[in-house]
Amino acid sequence: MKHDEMESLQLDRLRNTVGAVYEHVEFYRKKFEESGIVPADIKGLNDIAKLPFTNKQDFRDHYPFGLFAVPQEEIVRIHGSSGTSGKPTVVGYTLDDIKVWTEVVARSIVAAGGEKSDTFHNSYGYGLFTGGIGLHYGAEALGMAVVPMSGGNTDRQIMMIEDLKPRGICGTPSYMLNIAEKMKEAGIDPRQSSMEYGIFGAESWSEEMRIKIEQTFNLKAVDIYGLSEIIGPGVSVECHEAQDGLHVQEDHFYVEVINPETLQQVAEGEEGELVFTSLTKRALPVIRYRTGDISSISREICKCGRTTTRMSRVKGRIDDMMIIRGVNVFPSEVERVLLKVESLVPHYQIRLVRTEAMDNVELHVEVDTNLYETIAEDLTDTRAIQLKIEIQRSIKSACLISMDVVLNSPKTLPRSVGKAIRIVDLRNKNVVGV
Ligand code: DLL
Repeated sequence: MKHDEMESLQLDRLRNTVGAVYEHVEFYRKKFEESGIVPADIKGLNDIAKLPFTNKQDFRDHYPFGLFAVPQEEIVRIHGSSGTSGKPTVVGYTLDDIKVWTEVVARSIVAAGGEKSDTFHNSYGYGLFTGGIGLHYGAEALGMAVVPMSGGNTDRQIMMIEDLKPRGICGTPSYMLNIAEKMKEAGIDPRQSSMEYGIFGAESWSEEMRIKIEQTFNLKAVDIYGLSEIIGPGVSVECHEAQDGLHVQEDHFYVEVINPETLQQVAEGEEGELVFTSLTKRALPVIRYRTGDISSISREICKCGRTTTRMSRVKGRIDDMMIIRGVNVFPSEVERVLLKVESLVPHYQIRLVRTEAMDNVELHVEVDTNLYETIAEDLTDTRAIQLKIEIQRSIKSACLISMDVVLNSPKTLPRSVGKAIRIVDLRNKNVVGV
Protein backbone atom coordinates (compact mmCIF):
# COMPACT_ATOMS: atom_id res chain seq x y z
CA MET A 1 0.00 0.00 0.00
CA LYS A 2 1.25 3.51 -0.79
CA HIS A 3 2.17 5.69 2.18
CA ASP A 4 -0.68 8.15 1.76
CA GLU A 5 -3.26 5.37 1.44
CA MET A 6 -1.84 3.73 4.54
CA GLU A 7 -1.99 6.99 6.44
CA SER A 8 -5.58 7.59 5.58
CA LEU A 9 -6.45 4.04 6.69
CA GLN A 10 -4.51 4.60 9.91
CA LEU A 11 -6.28 7.88 10.60
CA ASP A 12 -9.70 6.28 10.22
CA ARG A 13 -8.74 3.47 12.50
CA LEU A 14 -7.07 5.74 15.02
CA ARG A 15 -10.18 7.85 15.30
CA ASN A 16 -12.30 4.76 15.84
CA THR A 17 -9.94 3.50 18.51
CA VAL A 18 -9.78 6.84 20.31
CA GLY A 19 -13.56 7.07 20.21
CA ALA A 20 -13.93 3.55 21.58
CA VAL A 21 -11.58 3.99 24.53
CA TYR A 22 -13.14 7.34 25.40
CA GLU A 23 -16.54 5.76 25.47
CA HIS A 24 -15.75 2.42 27.08
CA VAL A 25 -12.65 2.72 29.26
CA GLU A 26 -12.86 4.99 32.27
CA PHE A 27 -9.09 5.12 32.62
CA TYR A 28 -8.68 6.70 29.18
CA ARG A 29 -11.65 9.00 29.52
CA LYS A 30 -10.18 10.42 32.73
CA LYS A 31 -6.74 10.80 31.21
CA PHE A 32 -8.11 12.52 28.14
CA GLU A 33 -10.11 14.87 30.33
CA GLU A 34 -7.04 15.67 32.41
CA SER A 35 -5.22 16.60 29.19
CA GLY A 36 -8.23 18.56 27.93
CA ILE A 37 -8.74 16.30 24.93
CA VAL A 38 -11.83 14.92 23.26
CA PRO A 39 -11.84 12.37 20.41
CA ALA A 40 -12.86 15.06 17.91
CA ASP A 41 -9.45 16.70 18.46
CA ILE A 42 -7.86 13.89 16.43
CA LYS A 43 -8.08 15.39 12.96
CA GLY A 44 -4.81 14.19 11.52
CA LEU A 45 -2.27 11.49 12.39
CA ASN A 46 0.03 14.11 13.91
CA ASP A 47 -2.61 14.82 16.53
CA ILE A 48 -1.67 11.52 18.12
CA ALA A 49 1.06 13.48 19.90
CA LYS A 50 -1.68 15.21 21.91
CA LEU A 51 -2.78 11.95 23.47
CA PRO A 52 -1.45 10.81 26.85
CA PHE A 53 0.88 7.81 27.12
CA THR A 54 0.08 4.44 28.66
CA ASN A 55 2.62 2.25 30.44
CA LYS A 56 3.02 -1.08 32.20
CA GLN A 57 2.13 0.44 35.55
CA ASP A 58 -1.29 1.42 34.14
CA PHE A 59 -1.89 -2.24 33.34
CA ARG A 60 -0.83 -3.21 36.87
CA ASP A 61 -3.02 -0.53 38.44
CA HIS A 62 -6.04 -1.82 36.53
CA TYR A 63 -5.29 -5.52 36.93
CA PRO A 64 -6.87 -7.69 35.73
CA PHE A 65 -9.64 -6.34 33.46
CA GLY A 66 -9.81 -2.59 34.15
CA LEU A 67 -8.55 -1.53 30.71
CA PHE A 68 -10.87 -3.78 28.72
CA ALA A 69 -13.20 -1.98 26.33
CA VAL A 70 -15.77 -4.75 25.77
CA PRO A 71 -18.03 -6.74 28.11
CA GLN A 72 -16.65 -10.00 29.50
CA GLU A 73 -18.88 -12.14 27.26
CA GLU A 74 -17.03 -10.92 24.18
CA ILE A 75 -13.65 -12.04 25.51
CA VAL A 76 -12.51 -15.37 24.07
CA ARG A 77 -8.90 -15.49 25.25
CA ILE A 78 -6.65 -14.23 28.02
CA HIS A 79 -2.85 -14.04 27.90
CA GLY A 80 -0.27 -12.51 30.15
CA SER A 81 3.17 -11.01 30.15
CA SER A 82 6.04 -13.34 30.69
CA GLY A 83 7.24 -11.70 33.90
CA THR A 84 8.23 -14.28 36.48
CA SER A 85 7.68 -12.30 39.65
CA GLY A 86 4.57 -10.59 40.94
CA LYS A 87 1.31 -10.43 39.05
CA PRO A 88 1.46 -10.80 35.29
CA THR A 89 0.05 -8.19 32.96
CA VAL A 90 -3.26 -9.59 31.79
CA VAL A 91 -4.46 -9.00 28.25
CA GLY A 92 -7.67 -10.12 26.52
CA TYR A 93 -8.90 -10.74 22.99
CA THR A 94 -12.23 -10.85 21.23
CA LEU A 95 -12.72 -13.27 18.35
CA ASP A 96 -11.99 -10.40 15.94
CA ASP A 97 -8.77 -9.63 17.81
CA ILE A 98 -7.69 -13.25 17.44
CA LYS A 99 -8.35 -12.97 13.70
CA VAL A 100 -6.18 -9.87 13.44
CA TRP A 101 -3.44 -11.50 15.48
CA THR A 102 -3.61 -14.64 13.37
CA GLU A 103 -3.30 -12.55 10.25
CA VAL A 104 -0.30 -10.50 11.38
CA VAL A 105 1.49 -13.66 12.47
CA ALA A 106 0.65 -15.43 9.20
CA ARG A 107 2.05 -12.46 7.29
CA SER A 108 5.15 -12.57 9.49
CA ILE A 109 5.75 -16.22 8.71
CA VAL A 110 5.39 -15.57 4.97
CA ALA A 111 7.80 -12.63 5.28
CA ALA A 112 10.25 -15.05 6.90
CA GLY A 113 10.01 -17.40 3.92
CA GLY A 114 7.39 -19.83 5.19
CA GLU A 115 5.05 -21.72 2.87
CA LYS A 116 1.79 -23.59 3.23
CA SER A 117 3.40 -26.96 2.58
CA ASP A 118 5.95 -26.58 5.40
CA THR A 119 6.17 -28.49 8.61
CA PHE A 120 6.72 -25.84 11.26
CA HIS A 121 8.36 -26.55 14.61
CA ASN A 122 7.17 -24.19 17.35
CA SER A 123 9.51 -23.92 20.35
CA TYR A 124 7.94 -20.84 21.91
CA GLY A 125 6.31 -21.54 25.24
CA TYR A 126 2.59 -22.40 25.11
CA GLY A 127 0.54 -20.91 27.90
CA LEU A 128 -0.06 -17.44 29.23
CA PHE A 129 2.95 -16.27 27.21
CA THR A 130 1.82 -15.13 23.75
CA GLY A 131 4.71 -16.72 21.82
CA GLY A 132 3.58 -20.33 21.47
CA ILE A 133 -0.13 -19.95 20.75
CA GLY A 134 0.45 -16.74 18.76
CA LEU A 135 2.81 -18.37 16.28
CA HIS A 136 0.67 -21.50 16.26
CA TYR A 137 -2.47 -19.77 15.02
CA GLY A 138 -0.63 -17.88 12.29
CA ALA A 139 1.12 -21.00 11.01
CA GLU A 140 -2.05 -23.05 11.11
CA ALA A 141 -3.98 -20.37 9.21
CA LEU A 142 -1.37 -20.61 6.46
CA GLY A 143 -2.08 -24.31 6.24
CA MET A 144 1.24 -25.46 7.66
CA ALA A 145 1.68 -28.61 9.71
CA VAL A 146 2.47 -27.09 13.10
CA VAL A 147 4.41 -29.08 15.67
CA PRO A 148 3.42 -27.52 19.02
CA MET A 149 6.55 -28.41 21.00
CA SER A 150 6.60 -25.43 23.41
CA GLY A 151 9.86 -24.69 25.23
CA GLY A 152 12.07 -27.14 27.12
CA ASN A 153 12.55 -30.89 26.97
CA THR A 154 15.31 -30.28 24.49
CA ASP A 155 16.22 -33.91 23.76
CA ARG A 156 12.67 -34.55 22.69
CA GLN A 157 12.63 -31.41 20.53
CA ILE A 158 15.74 -32.66 18.76
CA MET A 159 14.19 -36.08 18.17
CA MET A 160 11.12 -34.42 16.62
CA ILE A 161 13.27 -32.15 14.44
CA GLU A 162 15.21 -35.18 13.24
CA ASP A 163 12.10 -37.26 12.58
CA LEU A 164 9.56 -34.72 11.28
CA LYS A 165 12.03 -32.66 9.27
CA PRO A 166 10.47 -29.21 9.66
CA ARG A 167 11.37 -26.59 7.08
CA GLY A 168 10.71 -23.78 9.54
CA ILE A 169 11.27 -23.29 13.26
CA CYS A 170 10.52 -20.58 15.79
CA GLY A 171 11.68 -19.92 19.32
CA THR A 172 13.87 -17.55 21.27
CA PRO A 173 17.36 -17.10 19.81
CA SER A 174 18.96 -18.12 23.11
CA TYR A 175 16.98 -21.35 23.13
CA MET A 176 18.08 -22.10 19.57
CA LEU A 177 21.69 -22.03 20.73
CA ASN A 178 20.79 -24.38 23.54
CA ILE A 179 19.24 -26.78 20.98
CA ALA A 180 22.38 -26.55 18.82
CA GLU A 181 24.60 -27.43 21.74
CA LYS A 182 22.50 -30.45 22.70
CA MET A 183 22.43 -31.60 19.07
CA LYS A 184 26.20 -31.52 18.90
CA GLU A 185 26.46 -33.44 22.18
CA ALA A 186 24.21 -36.10 20.65
CA GLY A 187 26.50 -36.32 17.62
CA ILE A 188 24.02 -34.56 15.32
CA ASP A 189 25.31 -31.86 12.98
CA PRO A 190 22.83 -28.94 13.18
CA ARG A 191 23.93 -27.85 9.69
CA GLN A 192 22.51 -31.06 8.28
CA SER A 193 19.07 -30.48 9.79
CA SER A 194 16.05 -29.90 7.55
CA MET A 195 15.41 -26.35 8.76
CA GLU A 196 15.73 -23.60 6.15
CA TYR A 197 14.44 -20.62 8.10
CA GLY A 198 13.85 -19.62 11.68
CA ILE A 199 11.69 -16.90 13.24
CA PHE A 200 13.35 -15.68 16.39
CA GLY A 201 12.43 -13.02 18.91
CA ALA A 202 10.84 -12.30 22.30
CA GLU A 203 14.24 -11.13 23.59
CA SER A 204 16.91 -8.83 22.32
CA TRP A 205 19.63 -10.43 20.25
CA SER A 206 22.48 -8.98 18.27
CA GLU A 207 23.39 -9.17 14.59
CA GLU A 208 26.36 -11.32 15.66
CA MET A 209 23.94 -13.75 17.31
CA ARG A 210 22.01 -13.95 14.04
CA ILE A 211 25.18 -14.80 12.15
CA LYS A 212 26.05 -17.43 14.76
CA ILE A 213 22.60 -19.07 14.49
CA GLU A 214 22.59 -18.94 10.69
CA GLN A 215 26.02 -20.53 10.48
CA THR A 216 25.34 -23.11 13.17
CA PHE A 217 22.12 -24.36 11.56
CA ASN A 218 22.66 -23.34 7.96
CA LEU A 219 19.33 -21.53 7.85
CA LYS A 220 18.01 -18.02 7.40
CA ALA A 221 17.18 -16.31 10.70
CA VAL A 222 14.69 -13.45 10.85
CA ASP A 223 13.72 -11.27 13.77
CA ILE A 224 10.11 -11.12 14.99
CA TYR A 225 8.96 -8.56 17.53
CA GLY A 226 5.88 -8.04 19.61
CA LEU A 227 4.55 -7.61 23.10
CA SER A 228 1.47 -8.85 24.92
CA GLU A 229 0.14 -5.39 25.68
CA ILE A 230 -0.10 -4.65 21.96
CA ILE A 231 -1.12 -8.13 20.75
CA GLY A 232 1.81 -10.57 21.10
CA PRO A 233 4.29 -11.65 18.38
CA GLY A 234 3.69 -10.20 14.92
CA VAL A 235 3.75 -6.46 15.61
CA SER A 236 6.75 -6.36 13.28
CA VAL A 237 8.99 -8.80 11.47
CA GLU A 238 11.97 -8.85 9.14
CA CYS A 239 11.61 -10.09 5.61
CA HIS A 240 13.87 -12.93 4.50
CA GLU A 241 14.61 -11.05 1.27
CA ALA A 242 16.46 -8.15 2.90
CA GLN A 243 16.80 -8.96 6.64
CA ASP A 244 17.17 -5.24 7.05
CA GLY A 245 14.88 -3.93 9.75
CA LEU A 246 11.48 -5.15 10.92
CA HIS A 247 8.38 -4.27 8.91
CA VAL A 248 5.80 -2.80 11.26
CA GLN A 249 2.30 -4.05 10.49
CA GLU A 250 1.13 -0.48 10.35
CA ASP A 251 -2.41 -1.15 9.28
CA HIS A 252 -2.92 -2.53 12.81
CA PHE A 253 -0.27 -0.79 14.93
CA TYR A 254 0.83 2.83 14.77
CA VAL A 255 4.47 3.28 15.67
CA GLU A 256 6.27 6.28 17.15
CA VAL A 257 9.74 6.70 18.62
CA ILE A 258 10.13 9.14 21.49
CA ASN A 259 12.92 10.49 23.62
CA PRO A 260 12.20 8.78 26.97
CA GLU A 261 13.17 11.89 28.89
CA THR A 262 11.48 14.71 26.99
CA LEU A 263 8.69 12.38 25.75
CA GLN A 264 8.83 14.16 22.39
CA GLN A 265 8.91 12.26 19.09
CA VAL A 266 12.41 11.99 17.67
CA ALA A 267 13.36 12.36 14.00
CA GLU A 268 13.25 9.40 11.62
CA GLY A 269 16.39 7.31 12.04
CA GLU A 270 17.07 8.58 15.54
CA GLU A 271 17.11 6.11 18.40
CA GLY A 272 14.55 6.26 21.18
CA GLU A 273 11.74 4.39 22.93
CA LEU A 274 9.16 2.61 20.79
CA VAL A 275 5.56 3.64 21.40
CA PHE A 276 2.65 1.77 19.84
CA THR A 277 -1.03 2.53 19.44
CA SER A 278 -3.30 -0.32 18.43
CA LEU A 279 -5.56 0.58 15.51
CA THR A 280 -7.94 -2.36 15.26
CA LYS A 281 -8.01 -4.07 18.64
CA ARG A 282 -11.36 -4.34 20.31
CA ALA A 283 -10.98 -6.02 23.70
CA LEU A 284 -7.96 -4.04 24.78
CA PRO A 285 -7.24 -1.03 22.60
CA VAL A 286 -4.02 0.64 23.71
CA ILE A 287 -3.13 4.28 23.23
CA ARG A 288 0.53 5.32 22.96
CA TYR A 289 1.94 2.41 24.92
CA ARG A 290 5.50 3.03 26.07
CA THR A 291 7.25 -0.25 25.39
CA GLY A 292 10.55 0.50 27.10
CA ASP A 293 12.26 -0.92 23.99
CA ILE A 294 14.97 1.05 22.21
CA SER A 295 14.92 1.22 18.42
CA SER A 296 14.61 3.66 15.52
CA ILE A 297 12.36 3.75 12.46
CA SER A 298 12.82 4.29 8.75
CA ARG A 299 10.17 4.99 6.13
CA GLU A 300 12.43 4.14 3.22
CA ILE A 301 10.96 1.43 1.01
CA CYS A 302 12.58 -1.94 1.59
CA LYS A 303 14.37 -3.94 -1.11
CA CYS A 304 11.66 -6.59 -0.78
CA GLY A 305 9.06 -4.10 -2.05
CA ARG A 306 7.02 -3.85 1.13
CA THR A 307 6.19 -0.21 1.77
CA THR A 308 5.69 -0.37 5.53
CA THR A 309 7.75 1.56 8.05
CA ARG A 310 10.62 -0.50 9.37
CA MET A 311 12.06 -0.47 12.88
CA SER A 312 15.66 -1.35 13.61
CA ARG A 313 16.46 -4.46 15.64
CA VAL A 314 15.64 -3.67 19.29
CA LYS A 315 18.85 -2.76 21.08
CA GLY A 316 17.43 -3.60 24.49
CA ARG A 317 15.01 -2.46 27.14
CA ILE A 318 15.51 0.79 28.99
CA ASP A 319 15.31 -1.22 32.26
CA ASP A 320 18.17 -3.44 31.09
CA MET A 321 20.44 -0.55 30.31
CA MET A 322 23.34 -0.54 32.72
CA ILE A 323 24.71 2.83 33.68
CA ILE A 324 28.23 2.21 34.79
CA ARG A 325 30.27 5.17 35.91
CA GLY A 326 28.18 7.37 33.65
CA VAL A 327 28.34 5.16 30.56
CA ASN A 328 25.21 3.46 29.21
CA VAL A 329 25.58 -0.14 28.11
CA PHE A 330 23.07 -2.67 26.83
CA PRO A 331 23.64 -6.43 27.15
CA SER A 332 23.29 -6.71 23.35
CA GLU A 333 26.41 -4.58 22.96
CA VAL A 334 28.33 -6.91 25.24
CA GLU A 335 26.96 -9.87 23.28
CA ARG A 336 28.28 -8.45 20.01
CA VAL A 337 31.79 -8.44 21.44
CA LEU A 338 31.59 -11.88 23.02
CA LEU A 339 30.26 -13.65 19.94
CA LYS A 340 33.35 -12.64 18.03
CA VAL A 341 35.75 -14.17 20.55
CA GLU A 342 37.01 -17.62 19.69
CA SER A 343 37.13 -20.30 22.40
CA LEU A 344 33.94 -19.05 24.05
CA VAL A 345 30.49 -20.63 23.80
CA PRO A 346 27.64 -18.19 23.03
CA HIS A 347 26.22 -18.19 26.56
CA TYR A 348 26.98 -15.40 29.00
CA GLN A 349 25.63 -13.61 32.04
CA ILE A 350 26.20 -10.14 33.39
CA ARG A 351 26.21 -9.94 37.18
CA LEU A 352 25.97 -6.63 38.96
CA VAL A 353 27.77 -6.85 42.30
CA ARG A 354 28.67 -4.44 45.06
CA THR A 355 32.09 -4.56 46.58
CA GLU A 356 32.87 -2.08 49.35
CA ALA A 357 30.08 0.24 48.30
CA MET A 358 31.31 0.24 44.70
CA ASP A 359 29.20 -1.17 41.91
CA ASN A 360 31.02 -3.60 39.71
CA VAL A 361 30.07 -5.58 36.67
CA GLU A 362 31.12 -9.17 36.42
CA LEU A 363 30.91 -10.58 32.95
CA HIS A 364 30.58 -14.34 33.16
CA VAL A 365 31.62 -16.22 30.07
CA GLU A 366 32.19 -19.89 29.41
CA VAL A 367 35.17 -21.41 27.63
CA ASP A 368 34.58 -24.13 25.07
CA THR A 369 35.70 -27.71 25.65
CA ASN A 370 38.52 -27.42 23.11
CA LEU A 371 40.28 -24.70 25.01
CA TYR A 372 39.42 -26.32 28.33
CA GLU A 373 41.14 -29.52 27.36
CA THR A 374 44.12 -27.68 25.90
CA ILE A 375 44.70 -25.89 29.20
CA ALA A 376 44.23 -29.13 31.17
CA GLU A 377 41.09 -27.76 32.83
CA ASP A 378 43.10 -25.05 34.53
CA LEU A 379 41.48 -21.64 34.21
CA THR A 380 44.57 -20.01 35.72
CA ASP A 381 46.68 -21.21 32.80
CA THR A 382 48.37 -18.33 30.95
CA ARG A 383 46.30 -19.02 27.82
CA ALA A 384 43.13 -18.58 29.86
CA ILE A 385 44.43 -15.40 31.45
CA GLN A 386 45.38 -14.15 28.01
CA LEU A 387 41.83 -14.80 26.79
CA LYS A 388 40.39 -12.96 29.76
CA ILE A 389 42.58 -9.92 29.10
CA GLU A 390 41.64 -9.99 25.43
CA ILE A 391 37.90 -9.97 26.29
CA GLN A 392 38.38 -7.23 28.85
CA ARG A 393 40.14 -5.09 26.25
CA SER A 394 37.53 -5.67 23.56
CA ILE A 395 34.71 -4.77 25.96
CA LYS A 396 36.54 -1.66 27.05
CA SER A 397 37.07 -0.51 23.49
CA ALA A 398 33.52 -1.33 22.26
CA CYS A 399 31.48 -0.35 25.33
CA LEU A 400 33.86 2.16 26.96
CA ILE A 401 33.60 0.53 30.36
CA SER A 402 35.63 -2.00 32.31
CA MET A 403 34.09 -5.27 33.34
CA ASP A 404 35.59 -8.03 35.47
CA VAL A 405 35.60 -10.95 33.11
CA VAL A 406 35.10 -14.28 34.87
CA LEU A 407 35.92 -17.42 32.92
CA ASN A 408 33.74 -20.41 33.69
CA SER A 409 34.34 -24.04 32.81
CA PRO A 410 32.19 -25.69 30.12
CA LYS A 411 28.46 -26.29 30.78
CA THR A 412 28.30 -24.23 33.96
CA LEU A 413 26.38 -21.11 32.95
CA PRO A 414 22.59 -21.42 32.85
CA ARG A 415 21.06 -22.34 29.48
CA SER A 416 17.84 -20.71 28.38
CA VAL A 417 14.62 -22.48 27.41
CA GLY A 418 12.70 -19.26 26.79
CA LYS A 419 13.75 -15.70 27.37
CA ALA A 420 17.38 -15.65 28.51
CA ILE A 421 18.24 -13.84 31.72
CA ARG A 422 21.21 -11.72 30.76
CA ILE A 423 21.53 -9.49 33.82
CA VAL A 424 21.50 -10.68 37.40
CA ASP A 425 21.50 -7.92 39.97
CA LEU A 426 23.19 -9.10 43.16
CA ARG A 427 23.87 -5.65 44.58
CA ASN A 428 21.23 -5.67 47.25
CA LYS A 429 21.55 -9.32 48.15
CA ASN A 430 23.55 -10.67 51.05
CA VAL A 431 25.75 -13.04 49.14
CA VAL A 432 27.74 -14.25 52.12
CA GLY A 433 30.02 -17.10 51.26
CA VAL A 434 29.19 -17.16 47.56
O1 DLL B 1 7.72 -11.60 23.96
C1 DLL B 1 5.91 -11.58 22.38
C2 DLL B 1 6.73 -12.34 21.39
C3 DLL B 1 6.66 -13.72 21.36
C4 DLL B 1 7.54 -11.67 20.48
C5 DLL B 1 7.40 -14.44 20.43
C6 DLL B 1 8.27 -12.39 19.54
C7 DLL B 1 8.19 -13.76 19.51
P1 DLL B 1 6.06 -10.24 26.04
O2 DLL B 1 6.30 -11.46 26.83
O3 DLL B 1 4.97 -9.33 26.46
O4 DLL B 1 5.75 -10.60 24.55
O5 DLL B 1 7.43 -9.43 26.02
C8 DLL B 1 7.55 -8.28 25.25
O6 DLL B 1 9.90 -8.72 24.82
O7 DLL B 1 8.73 -5.37 25.05
C9 DLL B 1 10.67 -6.59 24.22
O8 DLL B 1 11.36 -6.07 25.34
C10 DLL B 1 10.96 -8.07 24.13
N1 DLL B 1 10.97 -8.50 22.72
C11 DLL B 1 10.01 -9.12 22.03
N2 DLL B 1 10.43 -9.38 20.78
C12 DLL B 1 11.69 -8.90 20.68
C13 DLL B 1 12.66 -8.84 19.64
C14 DLL B 1 6.58 -11.27 23.69
N3 DLL B 1 12.46 -9.37 18.44
C15 DLL B 1 8.97 -7.75 25.33
N4 DLL B 1 13.84 -8.22 19.91
C16 DLL B 1 9.17 -6.55 24.43
C17 DLL B 1 14.07 -7.67 21.12
C18 DLL B 1 12.03 -8.32 21.92
N5 DLL B 1 13.21 -7.73 22.13
